[in-house]
Amino acid sequence: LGPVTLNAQNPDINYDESKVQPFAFLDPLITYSAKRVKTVQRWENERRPELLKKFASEVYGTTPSRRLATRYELRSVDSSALGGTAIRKQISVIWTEYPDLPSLDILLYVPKNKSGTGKPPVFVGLNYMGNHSISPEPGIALSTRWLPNRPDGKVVNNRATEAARGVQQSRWPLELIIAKGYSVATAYYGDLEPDHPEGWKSGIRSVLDPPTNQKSDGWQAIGVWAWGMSRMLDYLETDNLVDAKRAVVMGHSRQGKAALWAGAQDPRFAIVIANESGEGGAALSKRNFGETIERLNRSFPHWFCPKYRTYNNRPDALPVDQHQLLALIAPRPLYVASAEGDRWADPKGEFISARLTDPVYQLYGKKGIGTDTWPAIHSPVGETVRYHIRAGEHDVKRYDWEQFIDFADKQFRKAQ
Ligand code: GTR
Repeated sequence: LGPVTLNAQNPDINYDESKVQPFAFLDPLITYSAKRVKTVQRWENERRPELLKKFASEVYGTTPSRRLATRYELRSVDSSALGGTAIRKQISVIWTEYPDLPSLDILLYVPKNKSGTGKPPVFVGLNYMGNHSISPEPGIALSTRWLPNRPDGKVVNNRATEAARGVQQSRWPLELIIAKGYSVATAYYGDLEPDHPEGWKSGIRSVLDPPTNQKSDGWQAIGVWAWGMSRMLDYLETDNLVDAKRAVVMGHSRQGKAALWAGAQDPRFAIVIANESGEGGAALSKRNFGETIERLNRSFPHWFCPKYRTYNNRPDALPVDQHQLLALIAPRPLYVASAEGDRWADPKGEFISARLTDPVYQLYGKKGIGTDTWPAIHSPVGETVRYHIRAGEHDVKRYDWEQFIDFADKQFRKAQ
């Protein structure tokens, strides 16, 4: 997704490392009142909350605190999915106070052959094109929601056709994930808010915090999707087939931005993974390489809070930078992944950002990235914070999943 080549021709976008301007690294461990944080306690009681608040007021908007009443409706169970290796469930989260609001339709795959003991851990992530797009299995309900049209004719008049089944299966290597003993829960992000500037009218924001409120920290789409990931976790906590205490939130690109914001706000996510999340995700905002805040806000005026727009063309004035968002995930394991061909997302800026979280992880006695050297292609680095850059374009590949699963394996083993 994303008009990458189009944007790449644009003169206001810098792709030249020698033209990167010097910029300030905001210290995650110095408070806004200029005090140095030296203890976990200080970090957790003072610094972390003030950063969280700043990200809400300046970048993503403030998440509404009101809880929507829900009912979980089990739509289907297939106990011999994926050639008999998995159980497949479809569950609708119904917002009971608002019967007209689209439900959040969760598709859950659980491995039948459990490796090890106990319930399997679960990857949680939103998909871009409907649950039917992640696998060609005919039992998956074809989404009836608004979807972006596709030039290949598989989505017509903003509705999926039967031909749209499995169109994004390469991004969700279910056989691999299941064989490794992990469950996967996914839902279409457009169930929460269709991804266009008017999308909020048929989404959660219409009832929880419509933009007509005109607040500078108004809730926007990235915040909604992040919130949705937590609502999926609410459901998973009630499902005996999975271990919701070992939930790994994973998102790609705009969903990588949302996954980071979800992980920062919701400590129930045990591991956070941001794949090629770029500007407004893992990449440093103050480093002028690839996408800028201005371009982000211009292309997607519905993603970030109104206040964020005031930093268009002056990222230096922003009182936060994205490594501080990553640091909010400490001490939980974090994976930041880039792709060589995805310069729009500033792979190096994603690496430096991950590296800059090290002092916060150190407070907890954990080793993060541990090196200043941006690694070569396909050479992951780091312990509790891990990073890789893979060959190829902006996408989610099997290689990425292999690393994420390996990482989760190690982290969960350590935690036992
Ligand atoms: C691009 C956008 C990126 C990223 C990407 C995607 O157009 O500029 O920040 O979010 O879309 O989600 O694929």
